[in-house]
Amino acid sequence: MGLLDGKKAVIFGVANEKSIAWAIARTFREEGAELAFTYANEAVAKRVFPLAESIGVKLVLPCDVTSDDDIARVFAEVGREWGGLDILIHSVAFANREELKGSFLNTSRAGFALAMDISAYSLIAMVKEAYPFMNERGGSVLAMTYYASEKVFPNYNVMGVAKAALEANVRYLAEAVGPDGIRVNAISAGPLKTLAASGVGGFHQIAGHVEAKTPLRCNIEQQDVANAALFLCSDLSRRITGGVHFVDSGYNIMGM
Ligand code: NAD
Ligand code: 0WE
Repeated sequence: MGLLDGKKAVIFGVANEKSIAWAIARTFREEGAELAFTYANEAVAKRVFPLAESIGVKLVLPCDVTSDDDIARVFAEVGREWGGLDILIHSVAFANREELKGSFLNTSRAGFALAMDISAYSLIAMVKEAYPFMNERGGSVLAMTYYASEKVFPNYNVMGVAKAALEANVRYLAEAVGPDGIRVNAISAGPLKTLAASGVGGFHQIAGHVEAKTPLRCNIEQQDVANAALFLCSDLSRRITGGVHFVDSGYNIMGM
């Protein structure tokens, strides 16, 4: 008996074996879910197809989340193959590298728009297309965010603003689809050394700071996020919606 037996989940954001989305995928599979993956481009496809195959995921579809057509095609295909959908995982973010260093004052109009489009608006576009196919009992949408949405973190810059918008999207979407029994939540994860974090100068320092200062005195692992995702996408959390749930060893409660 798995916690997700009979449930069908679409997962956006597997790039490699370190991706948060990959830990979620493995965990959901172990708990009995059927999965579909999407990938951003051909460079990512090379890594995603073998990972998908290794856990028996047959539906693997291209989707650049800046494209309404791509997103519509994903859910049309999923609807055709499965007839319905229970879980949607949004584990996607992007800002131009030059926006993620130096002064926030240098944020460009185009850089702001791109970060917002990929990292925040895309959740609305996905839920809009997924929603007609989502089963009313136990439908769950989950996005990934970071505490730099609430407090200023050096260099996170425009991504902090995009994560603030993403978290507001979670609340507004939760209200919009709640009457149909669909829930929308976010996990605010502590820093993890994934592909998206590898370009970040001083990541080692950030991890060291967390280890020294968090209540639990340790960094998190991808599996910690996957475990919380399992709860938030299973019927165990059936009355929990619109929230941002920290998986950060308690970092967010600290003042000094
Ligand atoms: P990752 O690099 O493995 O995942 C990011 C994904 O975004 C990749 O699969 C990439 O292909 C995808 N993506 C980027 N642009 C896209 C586009 N235009 N269309 C479709 N997909 C696109 O890194 P990750 O750390 O697993 O990131 C997943 C999520 O977790 C992100 O939302 C990130 O902000 C969030 N998060 C990460 C951390 C961390 O420290 N790593 C902490 C908190 C939250
Ligand atoms: O959300 C993230 C990753 C966001 C991200 C990272 C990159 C690096 C490579 C978005 N876009 C890009 N674009 C690139 O070209 N995290 C929470 C990880 C992260 O990113 C940071 C961090 C941490 C932690 C950026 C600056 C400072 C700290």
